[in-house]
Amino acid sequence: MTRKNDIDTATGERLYRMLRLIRRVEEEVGRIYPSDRIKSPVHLSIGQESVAVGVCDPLRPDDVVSATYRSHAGYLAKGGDLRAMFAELYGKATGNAGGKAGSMHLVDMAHNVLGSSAVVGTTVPIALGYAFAIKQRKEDRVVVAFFGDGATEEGVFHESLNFASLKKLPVLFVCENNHFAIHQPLNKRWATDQICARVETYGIPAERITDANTETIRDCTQEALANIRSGQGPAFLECLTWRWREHVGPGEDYDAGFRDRSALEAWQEKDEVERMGAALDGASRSRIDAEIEAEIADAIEFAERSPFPEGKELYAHVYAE
Ligand SMILES: Cc1ncc(C[n+]2csc(CCOP(=O)(O)OP(=O)(O)O)c2C)c(N)n1
Repeated sequence: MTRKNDIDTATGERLYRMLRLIRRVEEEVGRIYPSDRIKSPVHLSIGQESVAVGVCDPLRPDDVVSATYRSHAGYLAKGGDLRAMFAELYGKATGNAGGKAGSMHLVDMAHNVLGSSAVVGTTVPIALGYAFAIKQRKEDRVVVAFFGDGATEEGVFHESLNFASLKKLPVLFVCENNHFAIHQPLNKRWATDQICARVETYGIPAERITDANTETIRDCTQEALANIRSGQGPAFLECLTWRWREHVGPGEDYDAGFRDRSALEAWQEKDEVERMGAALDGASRSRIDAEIEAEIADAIEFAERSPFPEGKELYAHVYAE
């Protein structure tokens, strides 16, 4: 579906700021990565930012987000702490998990970002459990579960849809369909690409957004959130998007023979960071860009000067105390 609402200047600036922050953070992660100062593998969302930004913008602070190992975008869009994120990637004691978890396991409960996981599909039932607890406690909060197209092939995904629909849980399922699971394209994995139709058989309203437009994703999310908050149960969004870089690491994979650069170029022509930036007046855009560069430089400097965890930390959090 494509649909566009006019947005006011403040909203446009806020959306652009977050799109640009995520893009620049990940470009910096990619720049630093070869130096080995970043200690964990990194899965970059460069090109996919509009999904996290469009979905997280209408959330309330006490709503909850669950992401995957490709977690930076959702983490930042929900307000996750940038200093703690860089420190975590550097393996430093000031990181979200004391430097022991790395990029794939970002967590920031102060901003209601649930810990992510490297195991495909596993964060979906955890998000569901959180939504179940919210419902039991009669709280007015929503959980967003982000996952890739590959995760929808896991059995637990279908179990989760069924349980969420049965119990009318306050959860928004968001499939970031970037067309690939590592090197495997959709047409080698799915008999049909009708994921929304499959989801609807569970009694869950589902919508496909084809152009990655930030405002459209935000509009659809707002509509879904209103329905979820009114007690109608879960909703599902499929957002088509494109991962610009390789599956894991800062490089590209267009020489590996499984996807074409021409497809990348087509998605780059409708780059949401650029499109939303071009809609602002030049002075505002320059100011926002400068503020973002300062914020990132501060976070990197924080990570660089932070200490590594002490040796005894190796034995902490291993067994329940
Ligand atoms: C249960 C499980 N099976 C296989 C893997 C190996 N693996 C890691 S990422 C990945 C692809 C997942 O693709 P998708 O869910 O579309 O997410 P994307 O990487 O595109 O964001 C696979 C198969 C894993 N980590 N966990």
